[in-house]
Amino acid sequence: MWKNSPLRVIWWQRPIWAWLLLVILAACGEDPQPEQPPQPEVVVPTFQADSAYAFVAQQVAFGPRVPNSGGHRACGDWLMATFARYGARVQAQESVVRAFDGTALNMRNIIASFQPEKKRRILLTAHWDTRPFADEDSSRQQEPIPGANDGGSGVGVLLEVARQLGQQAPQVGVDIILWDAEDYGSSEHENSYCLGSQYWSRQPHVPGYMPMYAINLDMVGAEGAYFTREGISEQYARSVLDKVWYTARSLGYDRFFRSHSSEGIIDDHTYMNLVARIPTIDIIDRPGGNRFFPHWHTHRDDLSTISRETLGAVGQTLLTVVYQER
Ligand code: AHN
Ligand code: ZN
Repeated sequence: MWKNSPLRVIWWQRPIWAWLLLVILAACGEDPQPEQPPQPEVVVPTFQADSAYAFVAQQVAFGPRVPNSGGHRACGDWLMATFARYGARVQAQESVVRAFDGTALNMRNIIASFQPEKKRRILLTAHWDTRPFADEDSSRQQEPIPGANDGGSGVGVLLEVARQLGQQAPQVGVDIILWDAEDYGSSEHENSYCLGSQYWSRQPHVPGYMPMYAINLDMVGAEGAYFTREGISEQYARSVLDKVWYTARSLGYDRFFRSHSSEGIIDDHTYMNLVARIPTIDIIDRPGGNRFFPHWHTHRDDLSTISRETLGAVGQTLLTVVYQER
């Protein structure tokens, strides 16, 4: 009876039935494809290196931007007006800070916020003041320097980024802070550099302010610049360093963004990491891994040291990072 029963065939084919059952159950149980919210396609604007160069030239035309000087005040006013023209909410954080030599410095950090209502934010920074001495020069050591690269270059890149932010809004909010009183320091006096960023790190413009991460630019304009993975950045913001370096190298800028590490240094990002506790990297030119660019703190840090190609590599990398973020 059992021997000739069709049930016996079914019994022997049980693996097939089991599979069929599974397939049917899966098909019934599966949710209909959820409506994907339309992901806007990422369109990264093209950084205009000529424009960034012109912004460096305009800063140099004010003369040295040494705190308490007329050129410093006029340039600061121009920076604020320029950010406002590009649609940012602009604030000044002003104070009087004491330099290592006892001079009282009228300091002004300049803060430009794009889409201030957004919760997810990126902070981009650079110092806008220039050094009052040419202590690395062989002559006129007590006179201020033009500061085209050391001061002008980072700001030039960020002004062009601001111009682009004003034309096409990215998915995330962006704050740009230009630090003052960075370069009125002495290696003989601890914490004598970076007075503007030290002040802000203890007292940010918005209490509890915390962007996802921050990127500081310092000396990003010299021909053949050599950006290493600086030690403090590596220690406190490795994933940011990885993201920015990966982006730069995928854009073909591996000639500028080098893959080896260099010794940690005290710069604005140091206080942003240690005091404000914002994961911050420093994009800084360390030729040979441990020196600064050849005309550092000399009178030759003028417009002739500035390369549009270097400004463009840094600027296009920043725009790509910002516009890919969501
Ligand atoms: C040190 O010399 C330790 N830090 C450099 C900070 C600096 C000066 N950046 C630009 N000028
Ligand atoms: Zn300097």
